[in-house]
Amino acid sequence: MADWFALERDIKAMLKQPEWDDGSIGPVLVRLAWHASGTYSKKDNTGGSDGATMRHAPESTDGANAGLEKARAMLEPLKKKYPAVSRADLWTLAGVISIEAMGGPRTPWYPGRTDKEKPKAAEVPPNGRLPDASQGAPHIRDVFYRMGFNDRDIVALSGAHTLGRCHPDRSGFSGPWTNTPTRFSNQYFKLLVNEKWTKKKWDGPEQYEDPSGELMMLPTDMALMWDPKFKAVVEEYAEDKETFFKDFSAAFGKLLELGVKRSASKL
Ligand code: CCH
Repeated sequence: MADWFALERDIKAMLKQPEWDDGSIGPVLVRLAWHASGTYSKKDNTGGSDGATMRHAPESTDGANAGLEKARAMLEPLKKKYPAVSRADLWTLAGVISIEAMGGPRTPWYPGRTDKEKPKAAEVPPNGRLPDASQGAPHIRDVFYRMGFNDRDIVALSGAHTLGRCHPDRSGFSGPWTNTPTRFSNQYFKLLVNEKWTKKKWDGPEQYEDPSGELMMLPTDMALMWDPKFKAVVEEYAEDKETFFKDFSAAFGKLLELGVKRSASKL
């Protein structure tokens, strides 16, 4: 039996890293948990976090996962310290602990994922299943409906962009969404509603900036304001942090469970 409490403490203890971005590796660990899980397709029950398949081609080569090799490498010492814990459990738990440690809600999380060391080709999801930030509402719906989410879940999950930043060498986009990128809150929704967002004039991909030029939104973030159904939920979360926290934790918990096959005997 793994000592889950000790593992949680060890994850929490490694989050603060002054040299990393805004001083915490929490945001990139949240992204790792999301990208490991967000490849799921309910149509054929493929993809998802089980198997920790992001270590294997073609998933490891998906441009959407650029930079996440660093997050995976940072968790390797904990894999060595807790050999009974699968990487698939470690990656998803690290996302959960990061959100809580940065002031967010606790997400329901269950162990029991196993790692695929030599997966068959059909066991590694193809590239292109994660959302493309340069697109709009129809694309976002295609991708998240494929996982089994609804419009309200989509907006709740997108609130994770209150954390972290875009890196030109990873995605091509640049900058943080909020002034508090290591603090989980509903700030992302407040900014979407209250700031004036204009297209950034630069050589990079289309993105939006606030009047200070310091904060950014992706086209997919703006799509949540341009689509009336999404916008109503954005406005609700901007006003009501408690409801956002409750909905986020439910949707994030569901995301991390997608496609997970566990037998009771393994728990
Ligand atoms: Fe995201 N995200 N995300 N995102 N994301 C990026 C960074 C983070 C999209 C695109 C991008 C979710 C949904 C979407 C985080 C969590 C979530 C980046 C910059 C792009 C591009 C990557 C870079 O350059 O490092 C798109 C498109 C969608 C949906 O349409 C969801 C859902 C979640 C989690 C629940 C977090 C956290 C980051 C910051 C990572 C960091 O390194 O700081």
